[in-house]
Amino acid sequence: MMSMSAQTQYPSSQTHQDQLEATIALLRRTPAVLDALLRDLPETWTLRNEGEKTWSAYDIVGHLIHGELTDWLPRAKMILQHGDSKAFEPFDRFAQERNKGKSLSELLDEFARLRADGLRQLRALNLQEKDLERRGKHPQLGAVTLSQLLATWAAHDLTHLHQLSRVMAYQYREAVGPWSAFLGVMKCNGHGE
Ligand code: NI
Repeated sequence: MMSMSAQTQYPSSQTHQDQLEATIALLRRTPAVLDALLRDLPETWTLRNEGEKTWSAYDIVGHLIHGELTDWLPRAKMILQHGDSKAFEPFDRFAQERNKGKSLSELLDEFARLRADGLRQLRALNLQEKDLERRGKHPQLGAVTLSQLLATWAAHDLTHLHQLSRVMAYQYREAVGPWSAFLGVMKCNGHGE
């Protein structure tokens, strides 16, 4: 059980830099989480999706790779360089199609390598409070701060871990028989993709 102080700490006295430390701690962990869950797992779990135009575990890892290459750090650097004078490039949510032909093990390795590189670069930026408050321009959302972008990087990992759990559970929707009625994950519409 959590102590009262642990429950009441956030977010009252947190600086953007404190939050960045928490963000990095989460971001560092995601490749290992995916690796532990997915590597060498039967394809029932890793290659099946929820129907036409939906994603499998394999697709989700591919999508996370694309984010490392084109979304998070490139956008952070754009905010630092251009502020809100230039909008980000729109993110291609279906770019993972281009990974076909690679094995899931290769994708897990690639994601781990890209994430480690990205976090080294993020550390090297040595971001200060005033940097984290800088604004950029999102093509749909408008004004966003660097702090919000970096928090979203971590929350985006969690959104796809959530999705991953749902996609995997879907493969057992019949296997569990009547118990599906008690399994919230079988009824979750919380993530659109
Ligand atoms: Ni996403």
